[in-house]
Amino acid sequence: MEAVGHLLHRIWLFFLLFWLGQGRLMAPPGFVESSCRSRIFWMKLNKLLLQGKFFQLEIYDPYSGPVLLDEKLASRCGYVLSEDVWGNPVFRASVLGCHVANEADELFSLTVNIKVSSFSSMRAAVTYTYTMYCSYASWASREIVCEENYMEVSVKTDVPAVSNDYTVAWMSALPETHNVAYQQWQLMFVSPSGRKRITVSDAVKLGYSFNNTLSRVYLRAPYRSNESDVSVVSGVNMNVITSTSMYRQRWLLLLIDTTVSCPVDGISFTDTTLTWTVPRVIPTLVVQESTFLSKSIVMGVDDQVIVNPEEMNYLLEYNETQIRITIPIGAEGGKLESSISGGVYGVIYCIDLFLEHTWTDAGWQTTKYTVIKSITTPFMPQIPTVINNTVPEERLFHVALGHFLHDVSLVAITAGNVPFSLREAQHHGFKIYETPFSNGTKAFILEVSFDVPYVLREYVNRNETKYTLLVNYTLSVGLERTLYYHSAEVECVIADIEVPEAVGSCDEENLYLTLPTFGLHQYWDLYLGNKILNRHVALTNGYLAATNSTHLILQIPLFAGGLIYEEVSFQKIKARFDVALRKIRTMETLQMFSISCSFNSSAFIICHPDGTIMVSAQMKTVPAIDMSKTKLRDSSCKPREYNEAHAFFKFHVTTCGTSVRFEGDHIIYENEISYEKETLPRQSIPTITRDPDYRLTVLCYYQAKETLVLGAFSSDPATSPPFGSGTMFPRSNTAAYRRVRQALNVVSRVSKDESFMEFYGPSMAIFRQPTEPVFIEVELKDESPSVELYLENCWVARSPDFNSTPRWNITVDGCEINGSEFAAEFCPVPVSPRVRHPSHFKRLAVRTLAQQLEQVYVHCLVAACPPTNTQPGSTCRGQRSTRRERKGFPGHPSDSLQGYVLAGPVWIVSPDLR
Ligand SMILES: *[C@@H]1O[C@H](CO)[C@@H](O)[C@H](O)[C@H]1NC(C)=O
Ligand SMILES: *[C@@H]1O[C@H](CO)[C@@H](O)[C@H](O)[C@H]1NC(C)=O
Ligand SMILES: *[C@@H]1O[C@H](CO)[C@@H](O)[C@H](O)[C@H]1NC(C)=O
Ligand SMILES: *[C@@H]1O[C@H](CO)[C@@H](O)[C@H](O)[C@H]1NC(C)=O
Ligand SMILES: *[C@@H]1O[C@H](CO)[C@@H](O)[C@H](O)[C@H]1NC(C)=O
Ligand SMILES: *[C@@H]1O[C@H](CO)[C@@H](O)[C@H](O)[C@H]1NC(C)=O
Ligand SMILES: *[C@H]1O[C@@H](CO)[C@H](O)[C@@H](O)[C@@H]1NC(C)=O
Repeated sequence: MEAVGHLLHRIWLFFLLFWLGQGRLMAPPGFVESSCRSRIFWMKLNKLLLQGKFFQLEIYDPYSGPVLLDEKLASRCGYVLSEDVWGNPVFRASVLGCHVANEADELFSLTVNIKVSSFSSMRAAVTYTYTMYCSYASWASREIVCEENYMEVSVKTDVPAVSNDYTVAWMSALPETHNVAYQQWQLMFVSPSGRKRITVSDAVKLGYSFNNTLSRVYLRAPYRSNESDVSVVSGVNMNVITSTSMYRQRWLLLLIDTTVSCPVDGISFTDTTLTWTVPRVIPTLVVQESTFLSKSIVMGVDDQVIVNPEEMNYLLEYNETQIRITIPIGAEGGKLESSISGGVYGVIYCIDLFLEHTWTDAGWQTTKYTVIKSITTPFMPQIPTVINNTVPEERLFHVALGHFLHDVSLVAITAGNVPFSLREAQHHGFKIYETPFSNGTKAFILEVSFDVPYVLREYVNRNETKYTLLVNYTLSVGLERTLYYHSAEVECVIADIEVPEAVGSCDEENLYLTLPTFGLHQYWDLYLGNKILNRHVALTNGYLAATNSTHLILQIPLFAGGLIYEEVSFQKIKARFDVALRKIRTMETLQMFSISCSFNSSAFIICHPDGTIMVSAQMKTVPAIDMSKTKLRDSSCKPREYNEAHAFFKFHVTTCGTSVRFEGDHIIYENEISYEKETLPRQSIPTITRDPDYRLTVLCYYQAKETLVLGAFSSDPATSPPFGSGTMFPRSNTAAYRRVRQALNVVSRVSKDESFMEFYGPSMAIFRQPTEPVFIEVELKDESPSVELYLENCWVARSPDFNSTPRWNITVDGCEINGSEFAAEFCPVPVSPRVRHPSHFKRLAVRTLAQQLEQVYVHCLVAACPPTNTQPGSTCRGQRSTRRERKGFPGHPSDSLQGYVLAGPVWIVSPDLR
């Protein structure tokens, strides 16, 4: 078994060596194809079998051996080596070409060696030998072929019969001429440069080929030779060689018109078609135009005649002067190819056509005129289009990029400036696929959700989001795989944002605003007037903000800053709180939220922006006083309304004896409600009234800057000056006698640390951790240096309201107290540039003992006393106690002045909230 295999192997090797030895091989199947298009050998090589290889053609002459095909040889010998539109090498040869074996002008054969090598040097080439056979008997009297690189005319040289008997004799004479006459043939060219008569061998040197066969004489000429001329026929440029071939042998003179004329242009393009025009009547080729008659006009593609051009959408038309072929760009038979030119995407269309026109005329019986033309359109830019099929409802970008030919592929994309290979893109949520169209083109589809991170989003208008997909496609184009980039921007605006609605509510002392937190600080912010309502503003206005996972709840106490008091009357306040929801970027107001509530309040002071002060005073005295007899400093200013315990005053800061003073950047208006003691008429005996003395100091604080526009009250809350803040506090009604005077001018500050060098500004939010003491300094102003300030009673409260509860005392009767919640300690006051009279200053360090987080105010009732001798054994460190002295003079008309001071708010917060 093995021996047989071995033998077979050896036989095979033997054959192989035999063939290699011969240097010739049969072409592999499918590699070579050939046909005969009338009188042309038409051979095609399959490019797929030549991939990565080099090839050469040799014409194999049975007598002289192989001749390498080159350009010069080709045009002289009637060969064409080119490519079809698909890139397959094509070799064509005229049956009248050199090295063609011609049997009686009817059977023709041509042998070609196809040498294939993997090297450009053609080293180790394999040679395939291929012989083509064509038979062609239906010669016309004259045949003209206009090839790509040559023109060929052949004419029948039958000597007309005088009588049949003599024909044989003539014919028998011809072979003789055949052998000997060659030297006798001469060619005469007529061109603009004149007449030129040359011998055949000279003609060969000029690139012509002239010879005869059994029955024909032919002339082959290259285009644009010196002997040629260009003329325009029916709008087409023709290359013309006007020549006469002459044969003289003694008595015989044979003249043959070997004039040839071929079109060199005639091609035009529109965006959608290409047109090829060939003159129908070529004057130099037609002797008697009147007898001209077209016998047939056929067109062909590659080597095939197209019998019904309309079926292929081709158009073949002609009239008296022209024959015209119109091909739609992209039509079957040709090839559309993608290309990049100057960075632009476009297509090129090419098609190989031929035209065969057979006519008769009196001079020439039949002429068969064949033109072979390979047509390539210029580069036709085709800017790809981006088709937006986005489906807003599905929140999905659907983008098609087209139309491309099959030779374009998508290799990568960049989305939102992030580059992805196709595989990566699929991983990141992009769906990419191709979609074909019936006309053979295709588009690339990209689908991506609005919600992937590579899609840009922008909040626009009121409740809309603009999604933008920026995509840069990388395409590989054509056979050369040139990279081409195309970028697209697709956007979609959808209303997918819900502008929040707020809910307002109230209890006895507060207004509440409840608002979804979605989008807050991302799309929009809350604004109080024209100030953003941030934590700081909320804190300084005294609002409490709480959030859960979905909502913000804002508590606005009735007397907090930023409220608008719409109606204020005896024991009743209608307060409104307005906030605007504005877009972060444009500040455009989206929504106004307004809460308005009525409160029953028995004691309040409201300092209106326009300078009107409304006070509802509660005066609880024993025995009760007649509220109708209460008054302001200007005793003509009486209460508007009253009952047993309350009196309601309304006055302007410029009236009723209101005094004004500046303190820091605040302006303070002060008045006092007092009770006018009833006196009996003069004529009667004066009686001692039992009515108690009652005085209530009323203060309104305004920001100095805003007070300047007092009176210019505007109805727009965003531009009107805000309400002032007011306080009122009673003078002790226990003292039997008190001189009428102004309150002490005392100010308080909160120090940043125990050094009392740096202080918080009036509008700064003060945050302290529970472990940090709050350092408070109180200063007495405008009093004589000998007077000393005492912090008589100080307490901590959650509210700035004098009467608010709960309250935690920190000093009582001038001595510090260590309570359960807060502890205070006096700090020494050394003389310093700031402190000229230490007796005018008192400093307290207040510590919170409870860990609860809150907003606190420190209230102090203070006194200024004339200097006294310090009593030894004072129990109050840092502050000399005056308690004993004052106690020692009960009922004594006190020299001391009293005042009230408020510090805060101070936020006691855990460290992470600062
Ligand atoms: C003309 O044709 C004959 C026969 O094919 C050939 O032997 C001869 O070389 C040719 N002459 C030229 C000049 O091509
Ligand atoms: C192919 O078909 C598509 C879809 O019908 C069309 O938009 C496109 O223009 C066509 N392209 C060509 C080259 O005909
Ligand atoms: C697309 O990508 C190419 C290659 O990175 C770049 O040259 C081109 O500028 C990009 N186009 C756009 C619009 O970003
Ligand atoms: C794309 O399509 C969407 C949905 O139809 C549309 O809203 C958008 O305006 C279109 N245009 C562009 C330029 O993206
Ligand atoms: C968006 O606002 C418009 C009016 O500006 C309204 O008609 C539409 O219903 C709103 N859409 C949503 C989803 O809120
Ligand atoms: C948050 O508070 C709001 C208002 O009180 C309430 O409607 C909502 O249900 C609360 N949300 C959660 C998650 O507790
Ligand atoms: C033939 O006629 C000439 C002159 O009338 C026109 O210019 C050509 O366009 C026309 N050609 C064809 C093919 O109809």
